[in-house]
Amino acid sequence: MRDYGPILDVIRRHDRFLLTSHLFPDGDGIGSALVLAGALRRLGKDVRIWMPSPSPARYAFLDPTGEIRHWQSGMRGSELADRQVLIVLDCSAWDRLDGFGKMLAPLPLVRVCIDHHKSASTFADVALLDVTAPATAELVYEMMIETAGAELDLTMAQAVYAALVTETGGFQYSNTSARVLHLAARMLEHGVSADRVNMELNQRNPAHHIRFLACALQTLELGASGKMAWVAVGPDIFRETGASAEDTVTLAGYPRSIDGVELALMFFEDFPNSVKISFRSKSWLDVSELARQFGGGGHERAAGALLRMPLAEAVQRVTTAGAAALAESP
Ligand SMILES: [Mn+2]
Repeated sequence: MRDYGPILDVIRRHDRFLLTSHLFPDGDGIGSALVLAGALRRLGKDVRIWMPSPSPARYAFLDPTGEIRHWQSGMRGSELADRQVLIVLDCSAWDRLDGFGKMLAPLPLVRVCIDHHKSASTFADVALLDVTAPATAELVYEMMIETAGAELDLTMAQAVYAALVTETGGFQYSNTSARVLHLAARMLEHGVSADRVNMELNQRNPAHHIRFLACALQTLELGASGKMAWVAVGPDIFRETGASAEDTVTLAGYPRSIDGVELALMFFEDFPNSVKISFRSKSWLDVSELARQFGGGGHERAAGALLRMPLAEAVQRVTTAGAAALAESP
């Protein structure tokens, strides 16, 4: 059993909380924050959720009252001056809070971290890090609902369910355990509609998203005797299709789906000399190790990194390292 005592102790001793997640928050970061916010309010706490960047539109249905706000450059911390505790969810690297982290840094907040990513160190005063958790929302659920006994409402249940769907690729990845399905079933018992969540998350793409995919997939290349595949998207494709970083989220799944591919890479340069890389593996390669070679991190089957160099150079370096990692095949 995980030890939630230290975090529950911080919660007991304080009243005003600020919740956040990483830059480009995903279903788990947003879901975790909404579940935790709901549970803290049940315990009589005052809670605000601020994200380092806007939440993708497809998650808006999780937040019916629109309580999630996002930091914008130029903002000062005065609005958050009364906060006592900062809880960072689904993220254990302070630099992934980006400019928001810089604004928060001088505030005298107790820093709490709840996460399931592999990480070498944490900024937190109190942390709960467990890489065996399928989602951060599972940790939050276990802590607040199962351990602290807070009541679950439909908004919270929907947030947990959406986080599980996001993190398990719709209950398909290797982290889809019996526990995950039991938990998901409990959320359905609470009134969550699986169909509605699927509609909101997957069936509301803008047309430009599909145009972007069509262009991006044209860049497909294979290497390492067919064990590696990648796509590399430059600023021109973003310009021509009107796409943004949000549109790249599912892109790496396509090269990974090719028969025989173990390592899939997705490169995108949305600003000159700033190349974001997604690493995905199919069955054995630990891509968090590979990402770490480039200053990034993540999970065994999904990781990310950011390289400050031209796109072609980033592709060259990372595919070379990828081929070397694949050469150590089991
Ligand atoms: Mn997560």
